Amino acid sequence: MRDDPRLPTSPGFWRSPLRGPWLTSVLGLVLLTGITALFVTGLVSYAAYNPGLSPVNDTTPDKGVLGFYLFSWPTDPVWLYRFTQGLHVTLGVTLVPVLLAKLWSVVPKLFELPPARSLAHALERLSLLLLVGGGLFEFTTGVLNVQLDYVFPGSFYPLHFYGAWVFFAAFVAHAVLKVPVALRALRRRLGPQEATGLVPARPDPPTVSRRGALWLVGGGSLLLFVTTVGQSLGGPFRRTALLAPHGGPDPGGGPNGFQINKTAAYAGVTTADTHEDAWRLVVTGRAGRTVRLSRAQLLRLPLHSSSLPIACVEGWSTADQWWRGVRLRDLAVLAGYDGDPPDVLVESLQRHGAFRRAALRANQVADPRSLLALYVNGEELSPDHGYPARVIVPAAPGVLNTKWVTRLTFGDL
Ligand SMILES: Nc1nc2c(c(=O)[nH]1)N[C@H]1C(S)=C(S)[C@@H](COP(=O)(O)O)O[C@H]1N2
Ligand SMILES: [Mo]
Repeated sequence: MRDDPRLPTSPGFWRSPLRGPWLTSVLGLVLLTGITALFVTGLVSYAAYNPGLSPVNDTTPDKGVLGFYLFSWPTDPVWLYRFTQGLHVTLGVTLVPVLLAKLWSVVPKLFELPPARSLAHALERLSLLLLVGGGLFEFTTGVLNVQLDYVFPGSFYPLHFYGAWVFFAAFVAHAVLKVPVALRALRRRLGPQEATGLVPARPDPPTVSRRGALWLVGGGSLLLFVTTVGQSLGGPFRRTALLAPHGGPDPGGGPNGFQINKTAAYAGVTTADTHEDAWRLVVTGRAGRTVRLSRAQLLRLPLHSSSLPIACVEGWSTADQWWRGVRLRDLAVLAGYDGDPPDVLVESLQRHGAFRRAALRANQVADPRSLLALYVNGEELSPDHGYPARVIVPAAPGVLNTKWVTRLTFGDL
């Protein structure tokens, strides 16, 4: 039964002459650096949306020890999140062919019988289950989030975050065991048993060399890279991002002609809601002090400008746009915070959809470039970019830049 070559559990089933320690080692070492970079930029990205401001920004009840590294996300340099998240998404997409090739190169091992020869062997195979399962889970949820938006039960963030820890723990264990073997394989210094480990028992004649196969994988990665990276570079490069999602509406030209995430129509925001007779900004602060402002009244406050990009967790970003509006810290003063401003809860008038509110940290409120924007590139905000007023904060993830703002509640969260 075990040697029936029609069954994947038989060594005779796997015939490709390409399989062997050299190919697996090269792919493995590429993933060692790539996945480590993905893990680091991923943790950074999670910190960036200030999940500590729970339950507003993140409904995960408790990050526990896994949240040990969280910090207040800085506001400098303004392109910080554009860079870390662009790197995370572009690298993740680029590594897909490498991941698949690596899995392909070791797939006979996953079918090996008997399932466990010893306790150590059983533990090793269990860790492989977490490694392969965790890897597929992280790449799948990541690509789905980039391509299809939020199709998950609950939120993408906690799934991808906890999955990352499981995956990375198994990844580290695997790397500790295998990196020495991989390095020896590349120097062709493997022991006889190691050297034959992945080699098929009854190979078919080759149709492509190992180097050729590697070029194929590398070419696939390169193709994904050049058709993805443009979405993070923005501007004219946006059009080269053939693989980036194109679900959003065409923003058209002119001052408001940059990428739109969710339209006013999608969010259920109507012109009746935003009409100057209906819309008010409600600012609440110390000891319940409340101020209500119409757009005309807001326009009589000191207006300031800042050039800031929008950078989304999905990996796309815009070039810097020229925003003009009221400083958040000036609004904090109106709410009774004359000294250092506190955190703020920002609420949209939007009735349905996931992002109706977001919280900002005191350091973000205090930055003079953080605005409740009323204009962009010299023109009124368009309905889709958040008219009558939206938040824009330097270096922050797009999701914190709430559109159609109607209420600001200052106070430590
Ligand atoms: N009220 C509200 N604000 C929102 C959103 C939303 O869906 N509703 N989307 C956020 C996300 S995820 C991003 S990336 C930015 C995008 O801003 P833009 O559509 O003006 O480019 O807006 C943010 N502000
Ligand atoms: Mo976003």
